[in-house]
Amino acid sequence: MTVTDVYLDAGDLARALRADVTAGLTADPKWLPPKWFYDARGSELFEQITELPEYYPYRAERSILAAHAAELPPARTLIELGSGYSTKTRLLMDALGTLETYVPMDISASALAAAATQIATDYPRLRVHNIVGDFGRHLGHLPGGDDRLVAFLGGTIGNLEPAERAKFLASVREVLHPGERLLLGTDLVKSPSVLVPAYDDAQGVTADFNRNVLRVINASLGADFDVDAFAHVALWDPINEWIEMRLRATRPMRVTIPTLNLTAHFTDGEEIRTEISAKFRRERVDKELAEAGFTLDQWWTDDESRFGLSLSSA
Ligand code: AVJ
Repeated sequence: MTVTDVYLDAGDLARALRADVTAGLTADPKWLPPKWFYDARGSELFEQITELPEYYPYRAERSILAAHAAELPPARTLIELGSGYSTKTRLLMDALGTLETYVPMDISASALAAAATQIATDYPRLRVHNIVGDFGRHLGHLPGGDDRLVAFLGGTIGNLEPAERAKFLASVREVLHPGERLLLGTDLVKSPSVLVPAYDDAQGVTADFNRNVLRVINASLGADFDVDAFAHVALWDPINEWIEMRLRATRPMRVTIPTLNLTAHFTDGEEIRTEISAKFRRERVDKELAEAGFTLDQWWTDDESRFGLSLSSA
């Protein structure tokens, strides 16, 4: 049985995109938020990224889930934030024998619908309660129930700036009852010789994924970005300990966005920051969870210590 609650319709999404593009492209330096990568093509490109030899986070986290999901305490409700196609979640569903309800939250209604069809086939007794919403805005709408486990996987927390991260973790803590849990995936600090290729693969899939945000803006807002005139940049910032993805103009350009009444000018070499992907040390994960009011119960890594999975209690 599947039900779907919608807190974000096409109109809300269009408004949010317009606000972000206006703010980001009139700023200096220019920026765009990573959540706009994921239209159907962007989601497909992300699926391809997870299969790249250089992109270890997906496989590393999956290996931790495969090895340790059986150690998770029982839960009746599994909430997943930014669930996408819910591919890794099956490892949790298989392990949580007491699970009754799965609540995936994502801004993509189409990804939720596609995932729900598959899950309904494979787990016929599980109730699926889809939430079309933004985990940055709609946590207050999560269904109640006892014994809830919130999963935030993939290292997506690394896409938030430190201040946004603190606010997000505090808001998750806020909606949970004492004793309910958070399962959080965090990619770990490691050599730039491993980190940078994970975000700049030899086949150019990540470059194509990065440029997809410009295609989304062209399609949704009628902009005239010459997508191929932007080069993919991935660099390691050792001070902030994050990977930064940027799009670099390869010539001076004028881009018009008629629906926003906006013209953006680019100098040759000017960059737009499109994503940060923070990498963590265990102490930082412990500290940020504690500051949000969580108590760490478990910490697991894969056998090469590339990725960390923490379980903590509210
Ligand atoms: C959305 C967090 C899983 O930051 O690693 C992959 C997105 N960006 N390659 C990440 C991404 C470039 C990804 N996550």
